[in-house]
Amino acid sequence: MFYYSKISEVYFMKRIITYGTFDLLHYGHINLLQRAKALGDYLVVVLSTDEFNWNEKQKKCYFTYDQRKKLLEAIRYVDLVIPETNWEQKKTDVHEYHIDTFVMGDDWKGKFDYLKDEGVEVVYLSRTPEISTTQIKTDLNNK
Ligand code: C2G
Repeated sequence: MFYYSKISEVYFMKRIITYGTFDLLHYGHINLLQRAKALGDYLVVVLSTDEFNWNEKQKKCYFTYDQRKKLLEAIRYVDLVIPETNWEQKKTDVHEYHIDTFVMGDDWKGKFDYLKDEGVEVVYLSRTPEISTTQIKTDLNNK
């Protein structure tokens, strides 16, 4: 019975996916990851590589991909961390990882609705307003 329950658990688990840079990890990110995980049983975080951040988002990360991956893997809500290397991979990621729900902060509201066509629920969660990496860097510079 144990074997059967494990299989059934795997197949009936609700699988969530989210994307981001998560550089200078802060409690706004944790709030997002916590609420994303609460929507299901398994959370895949697709982490922007250093190259993707620089080439596509003009973000110069303070921590490398490996350092940011290690930080995310230490978070109780996160079950798997994989690399984000391009904007297009979402359409295939959701099938490859058998995703039920795609989650992003509402600064992206509407931008990924096309994923509904892949049979995926799309959820935009409110951002934590008062914190951002830019804010942290500004505050530290003004100390
Ligand atoms: N976030 C949040 N509250 C904040 C800051 C960030 O809820 N104060 C959320 C964002 O809305 C996002 C996630 O945390 O859902 C990760 O934020 P970033 O690392 O800034 O992600 P971003 O650079 O927007 O990358 O393909 C999608 C991109 O990779 C998203």
